[in-house]
Amino acid sequence: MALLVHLPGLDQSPWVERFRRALDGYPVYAEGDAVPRSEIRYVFAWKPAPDAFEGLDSLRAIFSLGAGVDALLTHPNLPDVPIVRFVDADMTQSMSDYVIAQVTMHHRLISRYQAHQRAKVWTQLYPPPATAIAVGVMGLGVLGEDAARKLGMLGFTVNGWSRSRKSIDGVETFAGAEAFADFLAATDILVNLLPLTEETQGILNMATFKGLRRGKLPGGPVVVNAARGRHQIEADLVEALKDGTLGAASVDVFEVEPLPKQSPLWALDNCYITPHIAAVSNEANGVRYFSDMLRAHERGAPLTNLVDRERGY
Ligand code: NDP
Ligand code: OXD
Repeated sequence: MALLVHLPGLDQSPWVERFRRALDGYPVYAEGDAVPRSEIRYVFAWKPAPDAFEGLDSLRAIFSLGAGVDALLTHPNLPDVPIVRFVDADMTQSMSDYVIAQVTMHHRLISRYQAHQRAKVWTQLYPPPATAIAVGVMGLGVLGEDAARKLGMLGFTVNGWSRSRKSIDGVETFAGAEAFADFLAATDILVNLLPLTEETQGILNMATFKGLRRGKLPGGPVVVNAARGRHQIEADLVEALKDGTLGAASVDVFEVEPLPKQSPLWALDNCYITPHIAAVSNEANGVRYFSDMLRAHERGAPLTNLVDRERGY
């Protein structure tokens, strides 16, 4: 019995050291060590390498460092064992902080004032009241529901869209592909918190941008993408930001990360770029969560926060 930490491209050592302390005697290996692969029962992974699961014949579960599991589910040799994703109150809070920061920045026209500051222009612009601005949250799961509730508390009109119908106090909910156009038509600031699946890939495209409500938010509708880069068609995003279909965008995730130097998004004044930091997995919380899960599972308890492979999230 053993746990394998497999985080290619990341510094594995702080995670390994914390897991060793937390699991106190339970063997923990880092990918790259001399790993007794047939003894591995659990693998803690992020963006697994093609040979990540080779020889793991005793594997009981995969623990995902991230909330999003798209990189795991598209792995060509994914073993048929349960996948547990990371669900954490700090991560949820962090995502809601990011969403609120972007939404309030766009609502209060801070982006416009930045341009004015650069040009040394003193012009008072009057934002509409928050109640007059509708924020539409795509994805009403762990992260989307929290963001939607908190945006409502700030006074925004909040719409939410998910696959199955949800009931959330203060949020007008829309469900399924058939309700998508109505959801967009009632939305000024579109926030993406969907998982990346075959159905959601490329959903932030020109048709979606054109479907947003116009005339309420000075400067035009806004998109905030904090989920996955492949949700957006980047060429469409660039065009929409240039031709006025969108007033602005806040983008945390990109088709290719790090965002290549030659991307036109870097140079667009109305594009607010962050380097995939909206909600970073916290080491202390992650190790506590998965160590507790591993211990409980070894005692016979069921795993929780499992990925549904059929749905793709
Ligand atoms: P959840 O699985 O809890 O929620 C997913 C939501 O999306 C659900 O409401 C689900 O609907 C909805 N959904 C899925 N497919 C569709 C569809 N085809 N049409 C409409 N709605 C759909 O995910 P989380 O909230 O935990 O995380 C969301 C994503 O955020 C992650 O997958 C990840 O990609 C991203 N993320 C980004 C981070 C960053 O730092 N940028 C950090 C953490 C996560 P239903 O409720 O009906 O199932
Ligand atoms: C995640 C992420 O999915 O950080 O957790 O993107």
